[in-house]
Amino acid sequence: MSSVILALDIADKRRALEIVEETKEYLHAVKIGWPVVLSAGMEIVDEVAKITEVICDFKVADIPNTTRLIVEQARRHGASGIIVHGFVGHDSLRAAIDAAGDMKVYVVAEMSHPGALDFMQPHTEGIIEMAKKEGAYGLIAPATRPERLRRIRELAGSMEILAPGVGVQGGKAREAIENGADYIIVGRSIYNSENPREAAKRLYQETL
Ligand code: OMP
Repeated sequence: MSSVILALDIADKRRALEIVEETKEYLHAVKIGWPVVLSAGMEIVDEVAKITEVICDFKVADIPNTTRLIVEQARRHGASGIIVHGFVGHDSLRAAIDAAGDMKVYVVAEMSHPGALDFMQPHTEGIIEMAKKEGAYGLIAPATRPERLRRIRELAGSMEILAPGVGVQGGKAREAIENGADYIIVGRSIYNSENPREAAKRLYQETL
């Protein structure tokens, strides 16, 4: 069982699919977001979903009705999970969970980049409380701040934690797992590596 989720932030569809094929043995899932969907179309989700689990990273942040419409598209194309923002509030999250069906809904609790301290971090605990109350499946929490990851783990109860920020952003794979992440999300350190398969394998081994 791998703890590695590949962030497939590659605009070139052919290369994106190649990298999934090269690395799939060491992955838990592939996260697909705007860079690849905007260039390759939503069909990339269907194609990757035939190979491995897909989490749609649309960081949905809208009114309940628009949220529902977006979540339904991810579901229609075979995603098994979707990432939504929590700051929009309980009704939008409720709409996401209701529209998700079997799909797992992940709520961004705190982002991994420095700017997350400006507005987001002061609200992390409230977002987690809401996510728990509404029955979200999991949270996104920063591998770049192990002490925050540990705190978020304490508050998260049984919710799953996905931690981005390993590698280029400065987070460490092993440290993220030790501080409560169930899975790490890694993009550039895998797909920009000279040998993506070896890079994925190293991260896989590091998190065993
Ligand atoms: P790398 O920095 O290249 O490993 O990519 C990290 C991936 O995780 C990108 O797809 C980001 O959009 C995503 N991400 C973050 O980096 N930080 C966050 O706080 C949240 C996410 C996310 O939701 O996946």
